[in-house]
Amino acid sequence: GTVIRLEDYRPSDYLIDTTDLAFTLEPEATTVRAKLSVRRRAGVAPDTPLVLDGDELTLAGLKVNGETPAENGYTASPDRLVIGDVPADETFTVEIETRLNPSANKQLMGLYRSNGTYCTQCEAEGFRRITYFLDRPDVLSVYTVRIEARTEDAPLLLSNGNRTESGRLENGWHYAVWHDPFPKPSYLFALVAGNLGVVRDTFTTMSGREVALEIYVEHGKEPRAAYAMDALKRSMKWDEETFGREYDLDIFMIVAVSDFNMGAMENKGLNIFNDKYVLADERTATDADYANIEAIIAHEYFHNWTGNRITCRDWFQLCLKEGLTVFRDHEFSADMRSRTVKRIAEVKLLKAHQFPEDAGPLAHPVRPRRYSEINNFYTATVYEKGSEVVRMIRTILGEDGFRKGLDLYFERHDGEAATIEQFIKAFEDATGADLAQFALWYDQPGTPNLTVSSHHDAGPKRFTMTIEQRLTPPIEGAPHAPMHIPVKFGLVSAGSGDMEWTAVSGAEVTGDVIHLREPKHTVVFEGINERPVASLLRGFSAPVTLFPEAEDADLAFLARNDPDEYGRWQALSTLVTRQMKQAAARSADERGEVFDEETCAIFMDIAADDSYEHAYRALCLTMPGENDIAREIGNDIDPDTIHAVHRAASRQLGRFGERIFARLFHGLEPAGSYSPDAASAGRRALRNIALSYLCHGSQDTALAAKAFAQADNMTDRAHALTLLVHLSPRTDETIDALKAFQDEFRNEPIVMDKWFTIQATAPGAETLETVKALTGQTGFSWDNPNRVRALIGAFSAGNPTGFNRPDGEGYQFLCQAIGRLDGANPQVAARLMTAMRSWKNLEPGRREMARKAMEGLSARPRLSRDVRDILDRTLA
Ligand code: DPP
Ligand code: ZN
Repeated sequence: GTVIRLEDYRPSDYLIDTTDLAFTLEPEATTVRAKLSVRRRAGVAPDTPLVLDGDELTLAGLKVNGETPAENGYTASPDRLVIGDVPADETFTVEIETRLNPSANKQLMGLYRSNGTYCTQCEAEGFRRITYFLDRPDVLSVYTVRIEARTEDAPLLLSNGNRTESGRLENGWHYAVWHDPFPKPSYLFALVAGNLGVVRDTFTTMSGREVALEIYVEHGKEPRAAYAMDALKRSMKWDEETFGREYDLDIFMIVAVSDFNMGAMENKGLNIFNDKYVLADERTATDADYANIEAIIAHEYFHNWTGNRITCRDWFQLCLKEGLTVFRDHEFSADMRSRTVKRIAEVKLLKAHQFPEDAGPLAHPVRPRRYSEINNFYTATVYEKGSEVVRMIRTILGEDGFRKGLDLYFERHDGEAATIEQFIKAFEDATGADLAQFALWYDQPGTPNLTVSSHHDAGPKRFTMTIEQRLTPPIEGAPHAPMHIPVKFGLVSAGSGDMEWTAVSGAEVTGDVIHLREPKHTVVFEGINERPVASLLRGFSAPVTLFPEAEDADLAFLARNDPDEYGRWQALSTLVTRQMKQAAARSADERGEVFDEETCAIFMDIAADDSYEHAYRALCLTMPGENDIAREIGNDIDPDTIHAVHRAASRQLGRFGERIFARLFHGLEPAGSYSPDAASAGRRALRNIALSYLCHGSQDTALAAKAFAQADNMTDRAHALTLLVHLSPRTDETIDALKAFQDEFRNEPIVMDKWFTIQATAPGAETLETVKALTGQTGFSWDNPNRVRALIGAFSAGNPTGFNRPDGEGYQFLCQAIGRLDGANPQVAARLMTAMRSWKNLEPGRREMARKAMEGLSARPRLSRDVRDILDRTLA
C-alpha cells in the first residue's frame, strides 16, 4: 500500500470556504447534495485540476459554476473526483450529488445507522464516504446543513452549530437547517437523525451567556444520563477556571449511540458518544464506569478548544490535539477526585498499554513520520505518552510558565490548523525557555531507561548520584539522541523527611527537579550529613523506566517513609514487582512464599492505616497484574508460571492479613444509599480488595457468593461475580450467579458486556471453549464493536493464560475472528490485532504458534489496509 510521509506535506491547491450540504435521508438510498465554494490558493496555476477525496462513493450529479461539465472535463471513481476542466476564476462553485446506503455501512465510518438512528463518524477520513471533498484537516470551511427526513422515522434532526430553521414538508416529511459559524475541518462534521429521548440543562458561561445543554439517549434511558450532564457542567466550569476557556456556541449537544468504533467524538457542538460512556446508574454501572464517563465527557468537551478551535495541520500532528486534551482531562479528573490516586491510576495504565507498545514492533514516535492507515495511529503512544510530554512541559516551565505558553498558543493559533513546532514555539516565546532538546520527545520512539547509582561520603558530607539515560531504539535506525528528562526527586532521611542541600553540581536542578540532558550526569549534593535514600521520579515526572540501585531494604524504607505519597506507592510497587519476578524465576515448589515478611508487613500496615484515603489503600493493595510481571521479565515469557506466582502471592497475602481484611470487609459495609463520588468509590474499592484477599487466602468463595447476592450496586456485584468465575468457575454457586446476572440484564447490552468480559478473562486454557461458545449466544453480535471488544478483545488482551494456550489455539481463534470481522469493520479488526504486539517476548514454543497463526491470516487474499498494516509491522 501507499505510505504517507510527514516530509511530503504540502498545502492543498484549493480551499473550500463554505460547504452547504443537503441530506435527504432514506435508510437505503440517502441523497447528499454538496455545494462547495472553492478558492484557488494564491500562486497556484489556473489549470491545476481540483482533486477531491472519496471512499466507496458513486457520483450522481456534478456542476461547476452551475453548469454540467463536459464528459472529458472530469473523472470520477469511488475514491476520487478529479475536475480537470476548472474555471479560470480564483473562486468557483462545485455542486456534487452522491447517493449512500447508510443501512449497509458496517464500517461505522461516514453516515451509518445505529439501532435505526442515523449518525456519522468522520475522524479521521470518514467525510469522504459522504461526499467528494478535500478531506484533510487543514481545509477549514463554514458549514450549512439542511436535513430532510420522514418525521415519523426521525423526529430529531441535528447537525453542528446552531439551528437556524425547521419546518414541515409534504407527505409526512420535515426538515431542519443548521449553521456552524466556526470554520472547521471535515472530520468535525456531524449529523444525527432519529427518535431519541433528551435530557436538557443550561450552563451560564463566565461572560454571562446561557448555553443550552442537551444529551440524547434511547427513550427510557434519560435518568441514566444525569451523571454525564453533571460531568459536562463541571467540565465547562473547570475549563473556564483553569485555562480561561469559554464555550462559544449557543448550544452543546451529546448523542449516545450503541454502535461506535471509538469512545466518543468531539464534533463541533454535537459530540457523538459510545453509549457506554454516557449511560450510568448504580444498578448498571461500576465506579470505574462513572470515572470513565466523567473523563471522556470532559475530554470531548475540552477538544472544543484543543482540537476544534485550533486543529491539526495534518494527521501526523494528531498528538497536538490528543496529547494535550488527554492531559487536560487528566488534570480535570485529578481536581474532581484525589490527585495522587488519579496519578497512580494513570501511571498504571501508561505502563500497561503504552510501554509495551513502545517496546514492541508497533512502536512509533508520539508524532509519527509515516503511516499507511491513519486509523491505526489512535494509539496509547499518541494519546497517553502525548499527554505525558505535555505534563513534562509543565514540570519544566512551572505552572505559571505553562499557562502563559498555553495562552499564547490559543491567542496565536485560534482558527488555524497548527503543528507541534508551533505549539512548542508558543511555550518558548512566552517563557524564554529553550525546548529544542525537549522536542525530541515527539520524534524519538521508545522508552528511555534510567540507571542510577549513588554513594554518600560522610567526611565531606557529600551525596553523589550518577544517572545514565539510554534509549534503546525499538525501530531499527530510529534516532536516539539524549533527551531532556525532568526527574522530580527528594533525598529522604531516616528521621526527618526530605533533606536540604547547601549546593548542587553536575546537572541543572530547579526546585525539586533534576534536568537530565546528557547521556550521563554525576550529580553532587553538598551538605548532606547522613546517607539519604533518593526518591526519584516522583509523580512519574517522565515516562521512563527507572532502574534504581535501591536494595529491597531501601525500597521498603521509602514505601514507609517517603514524604511523597506517590513515592511511597512507587517504592512499594517496585519492591512487590521485583519479588514476584524473582519468584517466577524459582522452581515451582519454591515459590509458595512470594514476598518476604517485611513486604507483607508493609502491605498490612497500609491496609490498616485509617489515616490514608480508602482509594489509596486499595491501589497499594492491588498487586501488579500478570501482564505487568510479564513486561518486567521482558522475554521468554511463560504466562502459566506468572499466573502461578500471582495466585501464590494472593494466597500468601490473604493468609498473612486475614484479620485485617476481615475487619475491612465487615467494617466497610455500605452505609446509606449509593453515591458515585470518589470517596464512596474508594470505600467500595478497599472493601472489595479485602474480599478478594479473603477468598484467595481461604481458597473459598462462599463470601463472594454472599456478596454477590447482597450487592445493591453494580460495582460490588461485578466484583463478586468476577471472584466467583475466576476462582471457582464450575461450582453451582457460580453457575447460578451467572444465570441470575444474565436473566436480569439480557436486554441491557452494555451491562451484558461485563458478563461476557468476566467469563472471557477467567484464567486457564479451557476458557477458549467458553469464549467460542459465547460467540453463539444471543446478545453477542459481530457487528457491534462493544460486544466484540467485551468478548474477543477482553480474552486476547486480558487473559494471559487462556489466550496464550501452549497449543496456540488462542492465537488461531483471534486470527480467525479478525479475518471474519475484517470485511465488515476493518478498524475494529485491526485494533484487535494489537493483542499480538508483544508476541516476540513469549517463550519459543508459543512464539512459533503465534507466528504461524499470524502468517495464516497474512496469507488471506483480501485483507483491509488496516489489518494488513498492523499485521505486517507486527510480523516484521
Ligand atoms: N478524537 C476522538 C477522541 O479522542 C477519537 N477519535 O476524542
Ligand atoms: Zn480526543
